Amino acid sequence: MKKWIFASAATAIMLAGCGMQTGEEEMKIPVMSEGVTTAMESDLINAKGETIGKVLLTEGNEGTGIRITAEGLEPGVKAIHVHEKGECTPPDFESTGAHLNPEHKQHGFENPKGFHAGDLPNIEVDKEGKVDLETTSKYISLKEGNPGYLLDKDGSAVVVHEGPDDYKTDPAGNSGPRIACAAFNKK
Ligand SMILES: [Cu+2]
Ligand SMILES: [Zn+2]
Repeated sequence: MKKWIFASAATAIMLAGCGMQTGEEEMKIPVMSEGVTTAMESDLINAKGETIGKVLLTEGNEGTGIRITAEGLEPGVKAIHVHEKGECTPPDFESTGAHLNPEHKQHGFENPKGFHAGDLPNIEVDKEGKVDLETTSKYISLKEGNPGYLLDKDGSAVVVHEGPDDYKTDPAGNSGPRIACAAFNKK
């Protein structure tokens, strides 16, 4: 399992210039962030409705951890977002609605009018079709009253798309069809 982060082209160049080895740094970070108070796990299902993995959310001091573990995906870079409704109806997962966006912004980390609370960095599925990655977001929360609260009355969903997010095209980064989904709702 590796940490996955968003690094803009400018950041990458800057870090390369300093001779920093960002890849190695990221991997030293422990799996669970310190101070995890709440955790919630949900099955990740594909367009056929089959369970292909899990998504684990952990609320910590540094934000909410999102860990995705799955297999049987097409290899490559794929978009992953938090969508506004916690209902995963295959095959197209249109039931999840748009990206979680309580602040009424546009899509994408590189969009001057962006970004959505539900936007996340792309994941990379390996040659075997597997993925095990964790990132952290300060814009979503499992705690009621916090900005980006996930377990409101219609819940939310973590959705994987067929292609990569370009981080700028509104409303979904030109990332193609929705191929996998994990729903999160208040128990
Ligand atoms: Cu999406
Ligand atoms: Zn978005």
